[in-house]
Amino acid sequence: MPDKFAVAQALREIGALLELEGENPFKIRAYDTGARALEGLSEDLARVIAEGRLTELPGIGEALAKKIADLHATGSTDLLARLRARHPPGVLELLRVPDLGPKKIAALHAALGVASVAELEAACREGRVRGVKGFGEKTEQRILEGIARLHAREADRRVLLAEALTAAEPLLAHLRAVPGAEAVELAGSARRGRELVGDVDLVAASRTPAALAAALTGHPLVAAVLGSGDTKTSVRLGSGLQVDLRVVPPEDFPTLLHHLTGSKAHHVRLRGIARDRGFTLSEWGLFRLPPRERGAAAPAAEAAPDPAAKVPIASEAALYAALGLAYVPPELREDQGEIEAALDGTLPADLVEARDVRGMVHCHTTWSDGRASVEEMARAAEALGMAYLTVTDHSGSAGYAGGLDRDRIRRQWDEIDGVQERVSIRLLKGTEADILEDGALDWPDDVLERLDVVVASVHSRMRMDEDQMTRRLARAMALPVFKIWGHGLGRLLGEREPYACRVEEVLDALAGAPGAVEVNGDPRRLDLEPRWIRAARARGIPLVLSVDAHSVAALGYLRFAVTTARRGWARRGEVLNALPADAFARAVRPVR
Ligand code: DGT
Ligand code: CA
Ligand code: CA
Ligand code: ZN
Repeated sequence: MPDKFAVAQALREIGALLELEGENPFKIRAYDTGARALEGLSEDLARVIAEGRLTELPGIGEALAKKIADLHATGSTDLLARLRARHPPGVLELLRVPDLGPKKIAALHAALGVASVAELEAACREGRVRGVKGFGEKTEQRILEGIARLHAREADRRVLLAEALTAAEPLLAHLRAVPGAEAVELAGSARRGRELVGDVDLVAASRTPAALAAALTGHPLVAAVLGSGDTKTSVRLGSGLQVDLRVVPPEDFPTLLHHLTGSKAHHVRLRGIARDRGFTLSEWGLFRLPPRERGAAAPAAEAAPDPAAKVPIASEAALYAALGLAYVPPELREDQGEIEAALDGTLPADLVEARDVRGMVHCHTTWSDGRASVEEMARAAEALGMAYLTVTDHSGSAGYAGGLDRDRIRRQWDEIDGVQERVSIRLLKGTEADILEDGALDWPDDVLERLDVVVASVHSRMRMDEDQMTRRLARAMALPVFKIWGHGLGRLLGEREPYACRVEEVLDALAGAPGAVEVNGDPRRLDLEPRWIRAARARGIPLVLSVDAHSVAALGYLRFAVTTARRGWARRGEVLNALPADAFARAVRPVR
């Protein structure tokens, strides 16, 4: 009989197939919500079904309960069977190939009977795809490249930071509530805010580690226990994500948290510094070296050094201080110059924090492709304590996204004026303008003049060659209008590579004209990426931390923008939306 994870997977399949058919997003989300409710179920699913209590779960109504019962009893349900019959077999697997859409998949299935990625790969290699109507040699090559990327992605199964945190947070809360748990923290790449995460690392302080191990292995999200010992437990969640937990006595917690936060490259440098100063640093903590061993090779990492030589360390900050370094926040621990800066006292102490941000920038509404109205977005941002919100719906060229023309944007302004009378948050009238192929923006000057804020982004013709894309972006950035360069290189993590482009040339153009760079907080984008944020800052280009929100929930993306900006060493004073409303509005006014 399928377990709760198998039933949840079937619900997700239904949702994905409905999405493919263009079904309404609310309906699709109901299946995801149901799947999540099942994955988090702490009771036996068979019992909940038998007692008719499925509808007591969050988001599960009568109709969904019936389908869950069918899936549990038989492995299928009418709707799933109908959906599967309407689509070529393997369509969902094939959709994971970058740039392969439902139409192409249907054509390939009809012509070649292709029903899986492996079959498609073979067909491409044998040169059969180029013979299908509408496909050519170039497309065939592109599909092969997409398959290679898909394989690479699956080989190291990395997940978006947001997914890792969504999984980690209930586990952290659960573990923190275990009696005897004195501290439980996230470590690893997720704590460093990396955009993609291999697994989740948790560290706990307790004198009764078995209770924590049991709490983790018994958590409803856990699908399999990979290993469980005295101090180390590894599990796999229903989603496939691995979670490692290490438990140590409270006195060892700070150094283990530090060790497991990484990165490896950062640690290699720290160990060298420790040795130079007569210490050895390892996962066991910081130890004084006996005089004769100073300068000698490090002892084997597996061996715990002499406990008598251990230096008590009360916090991560104390560890850095013991080594003569300023405290390095986790987001900076990548050996990208932070060690040198921490040694010579030039590490910025005023990195931007979530609480510094006062305005939600880059928000879409139902006027284009957002799901919430202007008023809903305004009230939600207000409830989050924001002082202002920029309404930046798409412009006319973005026809696919319901972009506004001159007539509709005027009507939108009327609506914004109306909402402004009912809310206390300040609303700014903006646009997410398209950067056209020649680098122009797709609004005439008389509209730009009336706007409060312009985000300028590329949404079409993304595959230009490097010269063309560089020229296009540099032209746009050099325009005399104040523009915020939106989701700079257009990457979609795991799906679409950044544009081919000489980024420094574009930043040079922006540095010589009015404008700012967006740090896009959508967890699939996180664009520009940290190294380019640093390159922008080095040129004195200000930053905007944006949410690129298409729903109320997406206002929560702000935290990812903040983390990404910190990874780019962004300081509070460099962030325009850390300014109060009036100052922000003055700073970003497109035409002055
Ligand atoms: P991930 O999981 O691939 O996204 O990246 P991390 O950084 O979370 O790496 P993970 O989970 O393998 O290990 C967590 C931390 O433990 C890592 O950031 C540093 C530390 N660590 C793991 N293996 C080693 C190692 O061989 N040497 C050193 N110095 N540290 C290690
Ligand atoms: Ca990890
Ligand atoms: Ca790990
Ligand atoms: Zn956009």
